[in-house]
Amino acid sequence: MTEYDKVTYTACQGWGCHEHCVLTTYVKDGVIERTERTIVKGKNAERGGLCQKGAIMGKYPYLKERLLHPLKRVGKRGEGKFEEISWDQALDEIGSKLCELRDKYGPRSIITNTFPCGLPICFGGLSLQLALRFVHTSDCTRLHLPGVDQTATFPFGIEFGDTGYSALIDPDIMLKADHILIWGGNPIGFTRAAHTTRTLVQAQEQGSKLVAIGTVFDTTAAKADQFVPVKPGSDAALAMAMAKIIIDEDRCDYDALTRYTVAPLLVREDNGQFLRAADVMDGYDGTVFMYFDAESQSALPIERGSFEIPWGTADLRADVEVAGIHCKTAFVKLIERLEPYTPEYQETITGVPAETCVQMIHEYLDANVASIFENLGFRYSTATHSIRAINLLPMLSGNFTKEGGRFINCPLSDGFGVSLNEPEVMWPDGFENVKGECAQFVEILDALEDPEHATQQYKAFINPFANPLHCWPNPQTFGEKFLDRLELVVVFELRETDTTAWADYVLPECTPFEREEIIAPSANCVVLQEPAIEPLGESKPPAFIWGEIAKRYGLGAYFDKTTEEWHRMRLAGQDLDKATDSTDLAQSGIPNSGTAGMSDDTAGVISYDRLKEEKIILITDNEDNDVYAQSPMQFGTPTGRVEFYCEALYDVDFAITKWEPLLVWSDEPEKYPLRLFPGRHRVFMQSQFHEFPELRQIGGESPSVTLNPITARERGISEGDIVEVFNHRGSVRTRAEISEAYPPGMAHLWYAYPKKDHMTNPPTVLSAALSSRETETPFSKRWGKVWLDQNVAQGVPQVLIFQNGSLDTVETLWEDMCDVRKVEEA
Ligand SMILES: Nc1nc2c(c(=O)[nH]1)N[C@H]1C(S)=C(S)[C@@H](COP(=O)(O)OP(=O)(O)OC[C@H]3O[C@@H](n4cnc5c(=O)[nH]c(N)nc54)[C@H](O)[C@@H]3O)O[C@H]1N2
Ligand SMILES: Nc1nc2c(c(=O)[nH]1)N[C@H]1C(S)=C(S)[C@@H](COP(=O)(O)OP(=O)(O)OC[C@H]3O[C@@H](n4cnc5c(=O)[nH]c(N)nc54)[C@H](O)[C@@H]3O)O[C@H]1N2
Ligand SMILES: [Mo]
Repeated sequence: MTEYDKVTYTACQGWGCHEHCVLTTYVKDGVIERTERTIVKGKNAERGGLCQKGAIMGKYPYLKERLLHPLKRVGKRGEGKFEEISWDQALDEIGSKLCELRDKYGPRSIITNTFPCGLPICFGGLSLQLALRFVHTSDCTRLHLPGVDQTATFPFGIEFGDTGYSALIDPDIMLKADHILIWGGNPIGFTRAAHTTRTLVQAQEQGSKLVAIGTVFDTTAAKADQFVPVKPGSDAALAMAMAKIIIDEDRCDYDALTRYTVAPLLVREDNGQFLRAADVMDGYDGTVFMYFDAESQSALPIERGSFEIPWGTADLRADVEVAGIHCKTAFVKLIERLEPYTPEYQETITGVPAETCVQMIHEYLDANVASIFENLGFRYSTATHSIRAINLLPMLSGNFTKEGGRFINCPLSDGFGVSLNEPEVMWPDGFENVKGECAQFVEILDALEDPEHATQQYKAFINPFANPLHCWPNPQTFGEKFLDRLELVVVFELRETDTTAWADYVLPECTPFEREEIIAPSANCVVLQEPAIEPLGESKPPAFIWGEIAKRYGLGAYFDKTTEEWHRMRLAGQDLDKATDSTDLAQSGIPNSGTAGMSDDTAGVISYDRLKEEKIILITDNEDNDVYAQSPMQFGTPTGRVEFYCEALYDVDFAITKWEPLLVWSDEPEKYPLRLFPGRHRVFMQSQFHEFPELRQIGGESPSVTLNPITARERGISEGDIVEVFNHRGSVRTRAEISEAYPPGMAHLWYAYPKKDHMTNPPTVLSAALSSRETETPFSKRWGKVWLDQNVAQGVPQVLIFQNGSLDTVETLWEDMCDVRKVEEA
């Protein structure tokens, strides 16, 4: 048996899949030999697995693309020409430039990116906490979350009063369902390759039926019992037709609807707002609503958060006048809204045969517990409408009150997370005193376009993680219209990327193998990540980089700690009874009441010294995070009920959801008839991991475009031909592949390969820029305010409201159109 010098625990670099794998790292002679999944005993141990990314990760620090020295730009921005300089020179020059810009244009002229998705430990890591500490003490601008990943999550804020609501659900819950709709995503063997895949497969082996609803025949479709292909962006029509059948066939769970949802509440016909008791009687405030009592044939008050309606007597179908005001119940409003959505009508939009729509909803209703595993594949401007439509199914059928019947929105971990003493790191002067302000990318672009009329000048960009040049659609915009107009661009990175090519200074960071971290949002445990090897080259941990920049910026006193000292702070007073959910805190700043209890055998306080000794500390399930354990269920909405009717969206005709055609380019179908799908890659992780030759052997050496045989034949294209994919934004030269996995009318490309791997351009040049004026809709401008207003009313500082729900724009990653022509025979 091999003797190892050292065995440590490390967060997987592919954390962006949100499976949150912890790796056991084996070191021999100062070099990483291999990694394997750490099986934490206790819950779910048998499902702990690993994918190819975790298995190969031990080679990450040694990649030839690895950055080992601070770099200063010598060529033009984007050219990627640099000279190596010393840390002192880099930090001094960055520090004095930041001071100069602050003195001339104010601290808000400096923008910090805090999008942590591709960072190990993500929202729970020290890297993000320090970036936020910098924002909150320097008073700089925080680049608002781009329109990624949250358009589908946001409806949970409107409808349930908590955007993180369903994410807290343990994936285990899926095992309780005998019917699972996997809607809009590709989790099995692809995007959630470890415990989520295993949980879904286990559910199937136990007899659950898995139904996949997607646009392409992906790995999830291949494994599912039934695959239902839909046209892109059409999901709302299908879901609304299914919802209509539940009502038409009288299969609603009326008790659940009356007790927990807005169904019985009266809505005013004159202004679309809920009827308040105060509208018709004296002595009430705005939190008392009205329902119609069938027995007494009168409208009666019901307080917010009260579930004590005598539901036998609430008339769900009331259409009445109350003190001269014409009112209908929200349920009646829903029935009216669903009127056009017959199975036949939805077929014209979705392409799903009417009888399949009927069969799907019947099977869903016949199951004891039916679950909807919603993913993030709704990357189109009307995604919010779709998710709200899909959410009608568990609401109407009552599945949402059953254990396992709730929609499961992309489980983010394997078990419950624990949060640490992050507030002290993130806002050292207290929650109320945080400085800084979130700015949307659109606002920044406008200001740079027309600086004379702008109220804020933007001059510097600090990018401490993320790879926006590669990952955010339309690099032309991010590079030329944003970065190139700034005076200073600083990027912290592990390796050369499309974004480092645009930086003035590139600061080399340690990989997770070379630094200490506390891994907490994971499988019911807290793990100490200890350095497995010495930092290679001159790479440094984030504590050093932020500390040195802050010192030169006059904020040294806030950043005078080593990594270990930060970690002692994060674990100080970690009486877990007081712990809150770190994801929520970091995202929105809204303190969450979740608690985490220590198991009996590990009772006590988690201190740094204890963690150093034990390395992994198990915690018990977090009861308060278990939404099913709450009785009655609580909803943080204005009515305290599940709101399929949202009065704040009445003025944009979205109080109740509906289907709408897609936004981008739907007016030019003849010119560019193919839907562009620049999708994520199975063996890579966003822009990461393409450096590994082993993974390229599994997943493809070079980029390509894949077309359905029909689409290819129409254009005289054969396998291997060199083709051009183009639209009004630009063109991409690449190799053609032919596959029936993609429907006719689609051009599928992988966006994981870096710019240098493409013959001309990466596929993202064909997409609308993320969070730009192009991706603004009347609806998005309204719903952004709904979430923002609700949070500001609760006293949350604006800089902490980092949710797509407070953005004016929508996600349109896969919404553009294009065409393909042959340029060279294979
Ligand atoms: N066309 C198209 N575009 C998309 C998508 C799509 O499906 N199609 N998907 C979208 C989605 S869902 C997402 S989440 C975004 C992802 O967008 P990004 O988060 O920008 O993508 P990543 O490639 O994960 O970038 C993370 C970067 O952080 C660096 N990094 C990792 N660890 C560390 C560290 O410890 N320190 C430092 N300093 N750097 C580190 C990595 O090297 C990498 O360059 O992309 C979006 N873009
Ligand atoms: N290997 C690997 N795993 C990853 C990543 C990676 O880059 N590589 N990225 C990670 C990240 S950051 C994220 S956010 C997750 C995302 O993971 P998922 O939530 O699974 O979502 P996507 O990969 O975005 O979804 C892809 C599927 O969406 C379906 N789809 C596309 N458009 C539509 C539509 O209009 N309607 C319906 N019903 N379905 C549609 C298609 O069938 C497609 O196969 O993956 C994570 N996991
Ligand atoms: Mo993502």
